Amino acid sequence: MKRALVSVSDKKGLVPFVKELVAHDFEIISTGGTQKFLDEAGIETLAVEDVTGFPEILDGRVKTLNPLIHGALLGRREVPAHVETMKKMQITPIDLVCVNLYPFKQTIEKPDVEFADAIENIDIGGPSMLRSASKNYRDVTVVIDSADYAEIGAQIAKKGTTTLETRAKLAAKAFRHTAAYDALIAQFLSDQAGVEAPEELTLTYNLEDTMRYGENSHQKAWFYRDALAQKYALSSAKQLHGKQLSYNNIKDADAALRIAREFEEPTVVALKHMNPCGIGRAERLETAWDLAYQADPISIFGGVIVLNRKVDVATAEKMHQLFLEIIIAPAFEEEALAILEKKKNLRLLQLDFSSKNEKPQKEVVSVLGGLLVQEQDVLQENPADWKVVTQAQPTKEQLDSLLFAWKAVKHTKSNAIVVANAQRTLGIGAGQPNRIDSTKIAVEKAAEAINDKAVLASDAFFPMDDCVQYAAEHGIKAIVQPGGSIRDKDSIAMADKFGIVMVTTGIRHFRH
Ligand code: 93A
Repeated sequence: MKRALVSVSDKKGLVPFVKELVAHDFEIISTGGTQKFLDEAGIETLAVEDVTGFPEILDGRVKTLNPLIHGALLGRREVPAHVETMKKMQITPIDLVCVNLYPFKQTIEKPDVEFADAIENIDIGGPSMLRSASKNYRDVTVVIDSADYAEIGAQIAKKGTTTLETRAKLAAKAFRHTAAYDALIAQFLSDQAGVEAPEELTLTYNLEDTMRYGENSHQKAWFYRDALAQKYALSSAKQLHGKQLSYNNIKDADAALRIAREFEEPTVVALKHMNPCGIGRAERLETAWDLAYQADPISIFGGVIVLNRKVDVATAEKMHQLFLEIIIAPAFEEEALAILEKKKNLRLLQLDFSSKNEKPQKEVVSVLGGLLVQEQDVLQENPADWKVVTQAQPTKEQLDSLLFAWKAVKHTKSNAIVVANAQRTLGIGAGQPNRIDSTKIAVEKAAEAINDKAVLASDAFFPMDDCVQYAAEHGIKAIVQPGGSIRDKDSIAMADKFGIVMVTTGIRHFRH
């Protein structure tokens, strides 16, 4: 007879699996709750105490932590000294362990989780058994995932045991699982203790999707979701229609969502290749769409669109006229959805991305040989802290336009310049290795749309007065920039020379 130890929190799929084991000559050992459950299903089991002679103690904190259990898992069957010791100590080998752990993640995800509850849900005995069994996978089968029950049951039904190859894979899977489980505990306790930069970074990500390819078709790619992803993050979106998101889609959609989250009023963001190409805001969503479209009718082709209101029929009709890659919104009217769904490949995603009062999350980018970690740039701007540095003072409308342009430039790749009015972006210059080229691109794109309402935002200070001169000569009436250059006074003097407004924010918003 063989032995299996079964100790699971999640009982899904357990009964048929254990019945299969019993049918193939396994004697079952189980812990309290699992035993009760199996008993009710008419499956007879031994209690751990029957094996160890030691009761479950300390509210179940010590159930299986016993040498008669761990010896039975770790003893090597092909080493005579081990076999002899096991015999002497009356240790009967355990051939299969089926464990799933206390639901730590589900516990800490509860909105009002008590710290004590989180602690009680740290499983100690379960991971210990998984690790012992995995180390000894030559002889022990370790099962952590109910999705594996059928295959393991089938192998046992066929040969009375699993293959060595299967056991090796299961052991690796179990170690990944306990590592991720511990990583989450480490993350939680570190957060609670206010550790800002742990000397060993433990992050938990779960495979969400295998992409068709990466940035280019010859690159393999995968999407991993943060185990504790925020509800407003792209990975929490519900895809209603269209092809699977691609690698580039995910990056672009994430970038577009970050922009849309800046705005309260009905706003439409159009984005291409990580940069906004048009942002429009209005009292009605349809008008906001018109404005975002007008901002750059060429670049929006094949773009990612984020709308921060329920998509109505009129807006859907207009979007339907264009080739777009992705549309994301908190909701869609039924008829609007039907219109958009006529395009087979258009990806439609539903996501409520409006959450407030979030803690700044850490974000991670990879470099060869390492990871860079920083807090997200979620600083809330307060124009009351801005300084007017020119003789000309901004009007209320100019201030409103400057704030709008500033929110847009914050999410544009550096060097970033945005020309805008109060309703929409007029021209965006992104990602140039010098600021004057970005300024020229933004101003040139804005072209005939520039009138006395046009303002300009720069994501970082002006190293020289050339950008200010170029902007003023082309009709820009107000500028917002962080300030802080040793040549600030040249830029200010240039603005004064043209009689335009300049305000400084004291805050820089590079995005590389
Ligand atoms: O509290 S524990 O860390 N101490 C143990 O010795 C132990 N042994 C198994 N938790 C322990 N377990 C876990 O109990 C298993 O990982 C499983 O999640 C759970 C099953 O308990 P029950 O069968 O009583 O519902």
